[in-house]
Amino acid sequence: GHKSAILWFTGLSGAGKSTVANTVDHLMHEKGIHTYVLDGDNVRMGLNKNLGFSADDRTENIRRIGEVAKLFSDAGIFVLTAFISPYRADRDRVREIMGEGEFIEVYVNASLATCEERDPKGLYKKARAGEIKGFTGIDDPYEEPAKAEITLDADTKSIDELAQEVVAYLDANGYL
Ligand code: GGZ
Repeated sequence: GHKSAILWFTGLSGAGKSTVANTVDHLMHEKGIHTYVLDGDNVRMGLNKNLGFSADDRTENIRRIGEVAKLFSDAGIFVLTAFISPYRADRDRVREIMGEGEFIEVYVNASLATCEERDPKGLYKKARAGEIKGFTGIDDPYEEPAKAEITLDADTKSIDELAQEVVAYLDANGYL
């Protein structure tokens, strides 16, 4: 058997959080582990559709996601979350509601330059043009993790390499 936990992916918009999380999700599924991915598509469209991107709303977004992730984890499901979660205190609060070893912070470390060059949705361009205010990395802060269990170099490595690094961590630490 395995122990359930939260894999908490954090990083800038466009860093690759969702893509890596979904790749890890598939790899874990192949190993017979019951997993679930929480991301903007299934949370910001539903449970959190009343929240925007002010500091208070981001904090509330992360608080609710942490509580939902804990419920999944209590039910024995291994949760992967993919949100910018830009504020260290908010991430640490989720860490605190989880038991020892049940919160695995994964810093998807891509430089702003990389994310801005990728700009898959054209949001950085809009933020630079002043059409979006308070965009993370442009005119809103991203606080890098101080103690992430896993830091991924998303500037130079492929999605598959990054996903394998996460799986290797899980394997080495008794989660698989
Ligand atoms: C950051 C924003 C913003 C602002 C809309 N700042 O590339 P995306 O589109 O899919 O990822 C971003 C997503 C971030 O939502 P999160 O719930 O992960 O954010 S947080 O953890 O900070 O609550 C981006 C889009 O929403 N988006 N406006 N101002 N990202």
